Amino acid sequence: MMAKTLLEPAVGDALLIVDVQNDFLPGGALAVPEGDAVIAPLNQWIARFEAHALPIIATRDWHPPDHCSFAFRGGPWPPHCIAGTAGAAFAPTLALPKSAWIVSKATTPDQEAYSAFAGTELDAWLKAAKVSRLFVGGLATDYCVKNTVLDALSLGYEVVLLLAAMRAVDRTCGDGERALQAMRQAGAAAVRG
Ligand code: VGL
Ligand code: ZN
Repeated sequence: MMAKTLLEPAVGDALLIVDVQNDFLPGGALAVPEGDAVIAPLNQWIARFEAHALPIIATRDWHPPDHCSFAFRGGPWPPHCIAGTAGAAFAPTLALPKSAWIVSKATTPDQEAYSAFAGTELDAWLKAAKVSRLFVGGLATDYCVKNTVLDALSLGYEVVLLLAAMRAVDRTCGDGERALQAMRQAGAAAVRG
């Protein structure tokens, strides 16, 4: 068998697309700078994974209207990604296949969850599908991508960061770079594309 490469997905790999939702794109309620730049590279990865019939998972921030992360409840963020609203919908130009598996997170009023593994079936689903390596892109590098990747690594998955396909909020200058360092320090590999 050929060694696994970082550029060509193979059996055991899954694509994990984090929170590419309208509210995180330019003009959205919690716009990530250049958030829309992740879409073109992600669509290329989607095509590669589809060509090999490999699993594609899309996570979404899916908050109730009174979520604890919202400023009026004392949280750090403006209201965003309220379940069922246009802002919570996936970016219309993201070419998600019908077969993509959708993971909703932070769905209850009093719990924040930046990691797609927190309070979801993601780990069980990946194990059932015999996935051992995750190619990860999406938004935002310094919040949901970072927390999802660190959890994935502690759960024993290999991770490949899709650098062109992620962007940071950068609330504090350098947050995105520090998040990348933390993920690589914890064992994540990375590709430019
Ligand atoms: C996120 C801030 C608040 C994210 C979600 O998806 O990275 N960031 N909620
Ligand atoms: Zn959120």
